[in-house]
Amino acid sequence: MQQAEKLSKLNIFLENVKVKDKNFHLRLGANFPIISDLYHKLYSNSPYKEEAFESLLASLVKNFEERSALQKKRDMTRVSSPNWYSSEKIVGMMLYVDLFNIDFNGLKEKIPYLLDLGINTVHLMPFLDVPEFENDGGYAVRNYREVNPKFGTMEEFEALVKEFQKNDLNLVMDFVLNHCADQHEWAVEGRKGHPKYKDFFYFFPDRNLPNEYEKTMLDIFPDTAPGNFTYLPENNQWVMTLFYGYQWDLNYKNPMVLVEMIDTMLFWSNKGIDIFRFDAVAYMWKEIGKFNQNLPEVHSLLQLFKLCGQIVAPGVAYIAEAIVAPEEIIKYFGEDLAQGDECDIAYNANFMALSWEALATKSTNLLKKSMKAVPTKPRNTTWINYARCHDDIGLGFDDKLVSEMGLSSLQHRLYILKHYCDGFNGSFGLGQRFMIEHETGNARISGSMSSLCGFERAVKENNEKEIQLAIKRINLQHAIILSLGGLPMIYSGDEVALPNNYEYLNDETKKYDNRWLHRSKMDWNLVENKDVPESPQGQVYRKLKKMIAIRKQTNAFADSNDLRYVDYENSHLLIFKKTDNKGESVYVIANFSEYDTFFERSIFGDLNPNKFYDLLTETNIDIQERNFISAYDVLWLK
Ligand code: OTU
Repeated sequence: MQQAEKLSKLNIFLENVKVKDKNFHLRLGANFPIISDLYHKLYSNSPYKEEAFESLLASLVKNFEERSALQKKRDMTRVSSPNWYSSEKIVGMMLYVDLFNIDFNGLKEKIPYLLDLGINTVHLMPFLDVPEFENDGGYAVRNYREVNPKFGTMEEFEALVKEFQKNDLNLVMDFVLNHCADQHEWAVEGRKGHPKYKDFFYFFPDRNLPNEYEKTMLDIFPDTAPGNFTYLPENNQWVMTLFYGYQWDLNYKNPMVLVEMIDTMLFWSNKGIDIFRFDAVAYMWKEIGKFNQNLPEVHSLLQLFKLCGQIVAPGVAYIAEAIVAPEEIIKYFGEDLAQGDECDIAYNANFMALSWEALATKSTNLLKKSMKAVPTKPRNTTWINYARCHDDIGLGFDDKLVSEMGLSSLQHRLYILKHYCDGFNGSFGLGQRFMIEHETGNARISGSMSSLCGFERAVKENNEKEIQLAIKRINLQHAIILSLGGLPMIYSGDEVALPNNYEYLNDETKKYDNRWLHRSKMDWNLVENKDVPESPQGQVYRKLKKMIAIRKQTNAFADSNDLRYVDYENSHLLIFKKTDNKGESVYVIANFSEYDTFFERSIFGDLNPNKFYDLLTETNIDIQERNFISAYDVLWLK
């Protein structure tokens, strides 16, 4: 279709939209030409292109009409403060509904607990209907419109949302859009050969094309789910499954899939979701002969999701879960003309992995070097800063930077693995290798924050000095994610130093996946210790709570792309500066070693200060030529 013809068709459609809302029309008018363009570029050859495009337009109108007045009002508030998700006021926690407190009602009861700590954003791990056993912790959805009945009913979910909104808690939904469960109705019908649904997936009659694909595809779970295709014996065919064999990749080359998923997202937007976490986005488009990550079409798809979302629910924000190299992650914010049209938030996965590398090596050199190499992100976008989450830690640092430091990147990774998983060389961690590559020994790491920081081992050994050091490491990790600028995301349980949980080994449906090591049931008895200042839980919880409160009062901790690392030769230290919109700065100085060390006045350059106020200890500090900082200490100097 010619450009002019396309536009006139579009205008006819827009004029016929019956919705009265002026703002809706403005947004539709602004976004629709781009949507149409992106869509037609992706789907010009699809037999479904006309039908699906009409359904997409109808979905926008229908979902806007169904959006409540309350939600629309919230949208307007959000639109008038576009930085709400990168402000110093935002602090998140991620949690599993069932592990945290049984179900939606149980979670509702614990809202005061979240508020006490200072949490105002909650990322719920997948809570939709999934098969009972094979569900990858909720990441294999059987029905996108129903909640997991184990967690409660839709009415109970809605009541939870209401309570969240009453308490100014933002709700983050994990949106699993790359794949669905093999028990999803689409999959059930598709494998039977239903004409519509067979095109929802990638089916193959033999190994020819799968073999071609495999030549350039990454294997995500090489240990427990090798290969990217699963054989279906009953009709002698293969289906594409990048993750587990029961997680079927949705075929986004079929626009009907895109439209269904956008409609689903809008359905949940209308239920009151504030932020969507788009799961495993890097893999959404696959081509023979290409690496199956970060293809340009993935970005077009995400832009389509965002631009449609903005028309119906402009207050909603979007997270890209792309755990890929920094120069690739940056693209998920939208490049060039697409800046602002893709995701608002992405995971600072590189920093996360390097913070563990720094704790293991007691050196921040690679961390600093890597951070300086990260390209600047567009304005109004931000990072999720996190130390632990429900997944493994992938040691995804840049090989080139590692070798510039005179290290072999494989040997360096193996060293980190030995440190956290084998108790090597005075190490403190009790982690486990996840997804070992057998030829090289390379792997990812599972383990809870507390156990990786040495708490579990120290308690077993009844070593009081080590217990104190472990607590300091946990507090350091929290101090960093709270001050980097962005959305700090605390992993539920870390606030009370919950150690590894080995019970998953007794569960047939979990024992093959050691990420369950760090997915523990919340121990509410242990939580009672949080008010006992000298208990380990008290020392972690109270410090975290205090840091959160200080962060919220410190505008410099908002993210306005103002983070500056300070060059300094003492490799134990990480030093960076955050500046608020009035030009006032906070220096963060963190000691990643168990040694007492020092920093010099010269790090502050022309400022040449005599005094600083440490926000954390609430004391004035006289700055000397040389200033001591003890093991794992963090200073927030104003
Ligand atoms: C995500 O992770 C989820 O966080 C996992 O819990 C799921 O198992 C998975 O998707 C499938 O839904 O490979 O090891 O580059 O690292 O998307 C975790 C991104 C994963 C991947 C990430 C994926």
